[in-house]
Amino acid sequence: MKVDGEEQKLVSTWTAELTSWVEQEALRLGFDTATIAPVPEAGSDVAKRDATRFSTWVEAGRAGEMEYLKRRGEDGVLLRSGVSAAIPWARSVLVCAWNYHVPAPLSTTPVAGAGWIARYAWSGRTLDNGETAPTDYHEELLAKLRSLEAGLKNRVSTDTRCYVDTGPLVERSMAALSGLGWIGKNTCVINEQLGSWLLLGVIVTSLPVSNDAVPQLAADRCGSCTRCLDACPTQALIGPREMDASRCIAYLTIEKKGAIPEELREPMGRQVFGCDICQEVCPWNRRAPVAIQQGTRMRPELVNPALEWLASLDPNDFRKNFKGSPLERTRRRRLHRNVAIAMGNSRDKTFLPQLEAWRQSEDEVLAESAGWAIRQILPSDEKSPPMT
Ligand code: B12
Ligand code: SF4
Ligand code: SF4
Repeated sequence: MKVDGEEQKLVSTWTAELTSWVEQEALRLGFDTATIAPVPEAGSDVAKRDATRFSTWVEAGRAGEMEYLKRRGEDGVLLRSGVSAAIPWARSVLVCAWNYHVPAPLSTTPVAGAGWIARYAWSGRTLDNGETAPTDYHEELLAKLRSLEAGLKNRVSTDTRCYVDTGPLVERSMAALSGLGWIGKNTCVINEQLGSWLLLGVIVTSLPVSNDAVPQLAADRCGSCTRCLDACPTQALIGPREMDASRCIAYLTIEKKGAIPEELREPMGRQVFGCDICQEVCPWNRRAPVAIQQGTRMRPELVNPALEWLASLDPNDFRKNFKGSPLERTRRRRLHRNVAIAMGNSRDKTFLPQLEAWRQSEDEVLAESAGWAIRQILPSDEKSPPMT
């Protein structure tokens, strides 16, 4: 096989040269770091520990309505309880991380009348005509992974699969096993140099990692800090490295269909899409380097977006602003449900006409959320009559 004009032999394991090439190539493609994790052997202590952790989590109902996390194989085993459960030929996982840190205000700094969209969804691309095309990290990272995969397959004979989020594996577990970072008490992967504003993409391969090349785990640097646990508004972090996802604002605003449980609405504050709080308060993000991203840029209109603007988006506006963005998945109706709740939490009476209009909506969830928001804003003696 010819690589860069030279004949090369196909290898069937991670050699030092191949590892070094893949790390450099990942950087060239725009990733900030890339590391390789061996897939724990079925029956090994690590495999058993991860499988127990995941199944206990699912069985305790922590996954809420995210049914895809609960999928089982024909043998009844949870597909995500270990990489081998869903991908029996997998021997290693190349974990690539992409820094998305941009210098911008924090959600924890209040801004009157504004909502908050999680910063991973701020990206866009400027088109030749000067217009902005929203972008989504899933596609951005997948394109980079595919290039890396093609280069890898040119050099070595291996089965591969690329995933960003959607694969039947717990990417953070593999990132921890690759030495990329440690799992913080907020459950995020933290890299000592890069912090935790990282998005992950993985290439599952059939290449084994030799025993002398097994990476060292990154040291856990959380120490006695509990800032994330203390700051989480909905107490979704029920313990260090333990999340009840059904209480997480990211789940409530992005994944949860239907009405949001009433007791969690007030703690949601002004978050209308995702939540950045437990990472904003993390000391390891204070010195996080600013991302250098080829092609994509931050969309300033999505930082502290006016609730009034979000509420005014008709289907066309929504498409124009969010087609191709992570918000597309949440759709306009659910975004408006979240905006109604944020309006209620603002206690700002200027939102009442919009909320009154939504209260008449045919969308029952939106109408009910708007009714709740009105009750938050108006003192009890001014409250609107109940809906009939
Ligand atoms: C479902 C999901 C969610 C759910 C549940 C989150 C959760 N903590 O589980 C919700 C919707 C709430 C969510 C929120 C967010 N998510 Co999310 N999410 C996922 C997804 C699709 C699956 C995660 C999963 O399987 N959870 C199940 C639980 C049990 O897994 P876990 O909490 O990660 O715990 C495992 C490991 O931590 C491991 N473990 C724990 N300790 C140790 C120690 C060692 C040594 C080892 C080896 C393993 C280990 O064991 C656990 C069980 O396997 C992944 C992508 C993927 N396919 O993995 C992205 C992912 C985790 N999300 C991501 C992001 C960016 C977010 C948000 C920041 C988005 C936002 N701003 O709103 C928030 C962050 C909230 C938070 N504090 O975690 C990134 C995380 C990057 C990072 N630096 O960690 C991922 C990896 C997506 C990606 N491709 O980049 N997410
Ligand atoms: S993302 Fe927000 S709601 Fe979820 S655990 Fe972190 S602070 Fe809590
Ligand atoms: S805020 Fe503190 S405890 Fe939480 S992840 Fe960061 S260092 Fe760890």
